[in-house]
Parts: sequence; structure tokens; C-alpha cells
Amino acid sequence: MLGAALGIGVLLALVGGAATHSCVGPDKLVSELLERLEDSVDRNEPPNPSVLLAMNLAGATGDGTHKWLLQEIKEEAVKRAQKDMTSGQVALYVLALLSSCQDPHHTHALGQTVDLFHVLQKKTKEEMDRLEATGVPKTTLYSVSLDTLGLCLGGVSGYEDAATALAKEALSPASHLSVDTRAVAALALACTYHRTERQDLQHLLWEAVSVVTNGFLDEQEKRDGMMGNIYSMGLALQALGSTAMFYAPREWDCAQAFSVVYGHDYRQPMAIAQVLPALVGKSYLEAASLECTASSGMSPSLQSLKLVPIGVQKAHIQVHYSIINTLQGKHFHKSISVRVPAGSTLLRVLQAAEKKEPDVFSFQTEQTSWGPMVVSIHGLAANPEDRTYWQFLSGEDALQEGVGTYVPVDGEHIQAVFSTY
Ligand code: B12
Repeated sequence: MLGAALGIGVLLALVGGAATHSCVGPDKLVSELLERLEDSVDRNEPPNPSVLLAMNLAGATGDGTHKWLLQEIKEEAVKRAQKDMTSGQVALYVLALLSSCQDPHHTHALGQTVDLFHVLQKKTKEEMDRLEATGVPKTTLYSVSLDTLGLCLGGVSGYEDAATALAKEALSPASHLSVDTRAVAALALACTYHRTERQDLQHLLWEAVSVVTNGFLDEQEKRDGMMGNIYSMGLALQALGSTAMFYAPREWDCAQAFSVVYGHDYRQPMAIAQVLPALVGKSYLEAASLECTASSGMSPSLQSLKLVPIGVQKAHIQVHYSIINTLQGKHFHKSISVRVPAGSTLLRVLQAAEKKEPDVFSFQTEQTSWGPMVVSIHGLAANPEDRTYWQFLSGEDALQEGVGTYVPVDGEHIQAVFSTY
């Protein structure tokens, strides 16, 4: 089966077309991002499959960190995949293992073996059943896209139905899929296009990938290279770099899109893990077609650029913070102003507010692949079952980062609004 996965991988590696290969980032930037990614691996924290996947796609497979990550990922898969992982998490584990030339059918660690493809099939079916019954999946269409990609790259059944649903969603004028979701969906649909033997499905997939990628190109033209926000760019670049045949003869001005990415100093491991594959001319579509035995030939000169922001800063800033619930149970709207050292993250603001008025501004976070996520405020908890979450805004605009990295400025008004997705 892994042979089949590798076969389609090689095929998919060829479909990207010229654009994939002419669009790569400068060696120095790639080395710097790779080094940050490797440094982010904390042996006291759960492993992050997206990090292993990105390291493999970038050809960085030789060091101890890589070996440790792979072993931990197998152990975590054996321990948790069937129990408490979402479908999307299982899919990321599958992609990480495929990119390490491991066969997810036989994931072996701690004296146990688990068939991760089987788990993924089961969890994808749960997503599809819920989607059919209620119009929304159990988790998100982003996860369903990852699921479809994982199953398709492995050549195991279940991806055609999921791809059909995703394609219809992508083509529906009523749907409002984010750039991130459309990008991963495009990768999954392109994979399915190349693997399926059903011509009717191929037509639908062709249309959907064309619409998504042409939509990206239109947006890029209108917004000087930007698609979605700076954190969607990695996935959007991956999608455009590997689907050239779906928007041909239109050409992609990849230099313009890449220059947007060069202008940003990516620090979060997840952000780096999504953008790095694109910078080395690869995408998640190639997860099953890497040569793991040979060295990649890429020997990044791992020299560190210490980018320390300089500037005269005010010692303290004042931030106004409101928490608002008009959605569930007893409604509330509470505000407070706090002083925190300049350069503090939003998390520090929330902590200062909680310290000042613990009865009102208490909150809880959960550690995720993107950092701490606020899951409860004032005793009101987000719940994936009713698709509620705490959304953060600055004035009217939704924040593009979470509380662990967003740095408010003096006088800013941050609102946490209990919302649905
Ligand atoms: C789906 C999604 C959500 C869903 C998650 C619901 C769910 N139960 O699945 C909801 C709508 C809740 C959400 C919320 C937010 N999100 Co969001 N989200 C995504 C998306 C599209 C996919 C994530 C995913 O499913 N990954 C696959 C699964 C298998 O991996 P996972 O590790 O289990 O995923 C979990 C985490 O990603 C976590 N999560 C999702 N978003 C965020 C954001 C932050 C800051 C944190 C810490 C965690 C987190 O929820 C996922 C499910 O449990 C990504 C896009 C991307 N490029 O990755 C954006 C993304 C991660 N989100 C983003 C943002 C900004 C937010 C918000 C801060 C938006 C806001 N203004 O309020 C909030 C979080 C606020 C808070 N309470 O702390 C940014 C993060 C950028 C950054 N540099 O930090 C991304 C990259 C989108 C973007 N391009 O801007 N998000």
C-alpha cells in the first residue's frame, strides 16, 4: 500500500508544473526558518506532526530532533489516535508518517501496532455522516480537507465522497470558506483528481480546483500579493505552487506572492511549518513521495540571524478590554482598563484583568499547536458541539493572531466576543 502511496506521490510531484520549481525562497531564509522550527521542538511537550511534515518536505531529516519527533509521533499515535484525536489530527499524523516513509497502516511503538489509515477512515466517516445530517461536519471543513488528503495520498478508500462534498462546498456561492480551508481543500481535490477513475468526479474536481485557484490569483492581483492574511499565505502558496495545470494557461506571478512572505518575520512554529514547504517549492501533496533514504542534497548554512526589534518604547501601555456574551445563557458585557509593560502579549492583558477583577475576568486557556487558545471566559466555555468560541477583536476587526502572540498597542480596545463558527 505504501508503494501505491509513493506511486501517486511521484505522479503528484510532477503535476505541479514549472511554477513549483521556479518559485523557491532564498536559501538564507529557508535555513533561518528551518532552524527556528528545529529549535521550537520541546522534548517536554507533545510532538507536533506539522513540524515533522515541514522538516521532511524541506529535506531536514538528519538530526536527533527529527529522529525524536518521529518516534514521539508514533508513540502518540499508538496511545491517542483512537481515543481522543480529531479526524484532522489523525490526518496530520498520517501525513507526517508518510513524509517519513513510514507506513501508517502499521504504526508501531510501545509494543503496539495501530492502523492509522483505518482510524482516519472511521473518523472521516463520522465527519461525513454529520455533514450529511446537519450541513456541517463534526469539526471543520479544514479538517475534512486534511482527512481527504491523507486518505487520498495513502490510496485508501473514503476520499472520493469527502472530496465530492468539499468540491461542492468550494463551488457553492453561499459558502464562505477561509483561504486556509480552500487551500488545503485544493490540495486534497487535486490529489483526488489524479487518483480517481470516475470521470464525472474528475469534472467536478477540475472545476472546483480551478475556481479556488483562480480565486486566489484574483485576490493576489487585487491585494498586491496577499491572499487571506499573512498566516494563510503558506497554505495558499502551497496550493498555487502545486496546481498550475488547473489554472493554466493563466500564469502565477509567484515572485509577487513570495515577496509578501519575505516581508514577514514568521516566529510561530505552526506558521513556519505551513510556509516552509512552499519556500522549498513543495506542498503537502508531496508528503508521500519523498526519498527518505537519500540525503536531500540541501545543506542549509544554519547561521542564525538574531532579529531583535529596536526602538524607543513606552515603558507601560494601557489596554481597554471588554468581554461580551449575547449568545447564550445570562448575557454580559463587562469592560476594564489595565496597564501592562509595553510589548506585552494579549495574554498578559487578560492576566492583568483577571488579577484586578477575578470574579469577572477569570479565563482559561488550552495549549494547542498554535499556542494558548482561550477556551473559557467568565465561566462561559467554548464548545465544539455547538460550534461556539471566544473571538478576539481589536475595535471591529478580528485579530489575526491569538493571545499568546498578539501584542496590543497603547490605548487599544480589545474585545472578546462569544461567537459561533
Ligand atoms: C478551524 C480554525 C479555527 C476554529 C477552530 C474550531 C475547531 N474546533 O476546530 C475557531 C473558529 C474556533 C478558530 C478560532 C480562532 N482562530 Co483559527 N483557525 C482555524 C484553521 C482554519 C484550521 C485549524 C485546524 O483545524 N487545524 C487542523 C487541526 C487538526 O489541528 P489542531 O492543532 O488540532 O487545530 C486546533 C488549533 O488550530 C486550534 N486553533 C484554531 N485557531 C486557533 C488560533 C489560535 C491563536 C490558537 C492558539 C489555536 C487555534 O483549534 C483547532 C481545533 O482544536 C486555522 C488555519 C491554519 N492555517 O492553520 C486558523 C488559524 C489557526 N486561526 C487563527 C486565528 C487568528 C484565530 C482566532 C485568534 C481568531 C479571532 N480573532 O478570534 C481564534 C482563537 C481565539 C481564542 N479563543 O483564543 C489564525 C492563527 C494565526 C496566528 N499567527 O496565530 C489561523 C492560522 C488563521 C489565519 N490564517 O489567520 N480557528
